[in-house]
Amino acid sequence: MKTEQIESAYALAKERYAEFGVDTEAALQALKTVPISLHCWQGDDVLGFESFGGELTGGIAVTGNYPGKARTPDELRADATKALSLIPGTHRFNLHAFYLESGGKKVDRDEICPQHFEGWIQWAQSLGIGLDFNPTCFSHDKSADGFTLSHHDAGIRQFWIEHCKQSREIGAEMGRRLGTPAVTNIWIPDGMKDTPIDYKAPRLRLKAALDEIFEKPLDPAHNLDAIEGKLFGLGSESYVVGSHEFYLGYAVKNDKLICLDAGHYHPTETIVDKISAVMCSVDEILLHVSRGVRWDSDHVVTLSDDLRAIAQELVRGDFLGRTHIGLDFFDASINRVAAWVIGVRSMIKALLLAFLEPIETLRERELAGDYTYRLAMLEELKTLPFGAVWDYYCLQSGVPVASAWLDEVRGYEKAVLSQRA
Ligand code: RNT
Ligand code: ZN
Repeated sequence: MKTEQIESAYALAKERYAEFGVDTEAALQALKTVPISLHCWQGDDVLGFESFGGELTGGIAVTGNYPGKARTPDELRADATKALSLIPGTHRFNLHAFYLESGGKKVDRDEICPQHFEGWIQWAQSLGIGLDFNPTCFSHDKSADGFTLSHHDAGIRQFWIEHCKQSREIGAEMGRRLGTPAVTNIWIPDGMKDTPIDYKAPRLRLKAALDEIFEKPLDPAHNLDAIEGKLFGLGSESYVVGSHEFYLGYAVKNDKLICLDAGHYHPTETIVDKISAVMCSVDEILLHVSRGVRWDSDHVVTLSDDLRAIAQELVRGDFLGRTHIGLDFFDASINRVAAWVIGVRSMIKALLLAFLEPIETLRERELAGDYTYRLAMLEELKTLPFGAVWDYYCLQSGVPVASAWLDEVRGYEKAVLSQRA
């Protein structure tokens, strides 16, 4: 598409939106301020770079064997840099602890330090982006029986507590160096395949472990603690120690961020309705935007009704200032750089659509009981020329417009990814 075409299509779209009382310029300004945290683990199928690295465990799974996954931190950084260059706006990068750089030495999870993430911090500095962090409580000998922070063995429990404490220190160092707080999110796989006799004891142990992990106060300007529950995993179908209720209660009582992962509830349940509910009692939330298909399958995020509803709720409820948006999916059946680009661009499109709603008018008419107007208008809004505004935003941001980004990914695949054996 030619620049003039994009601009004239935008000029027409701007008028159309103005008829609905929507200011497209204001929408684009607002959109620029919302960072999305790209999850590192889409780039290498959640394998990490430990010298003693093994297979992915913890009840999560990656399927597919598309060639070209990143095998080293340098490769992952190069791939992520490529993806970021194709996405409008300034975003963040979300690391798991086992993406450390230990120079080939065995550094176990309880020994990780900020120095092992120096390469990542310098890379983030060079791009002017923030980092987020996660302890990795899976894919390890000491998580092999399905328990970590809630383990009945005090030694194993302590090992994971140390890992999480170190992770917070790393998050704080990232936040201090980069001038933007890292959200350090704890997710553990602990649970049982079959119905337990004792639901209670592991939860009491988890609570005590969290108390110990969070004992040391850290400056919220550097590190923010989040906790993520879920409904079930592979092998933990009947019982998950860190359920949503468990963590919600803990977060409210202890002033932590609650992480809502879109794939972690019953299939007909959505996180949309939970946002305003939890925001009544917690200050900030972390989202793991994902796409479950039939189960918590972590498909690449697309511009689905679910995604649009999440973005609408964040914008309509004025929650963006209290929400950290992260993505969480892993698909090894397609080009992994493309997976990132598709997911993040979809998230941004959903936010743009939400910013392009005449929210005040809709709210007023709803309050007046005019539900006919509400339904009619929501349907009309769907066919406004949103694509022209999106294309213009990409043009303005200096990233490829429409599907031109895919040519770039194909070029990168040919030059770089296909060289990886
Ligand atoms: C697992 C959680 C968790 C992980 C990542 C890798 O069900 O969603 O967030 O996906 O930490
Ligand atoms: Zn998640």
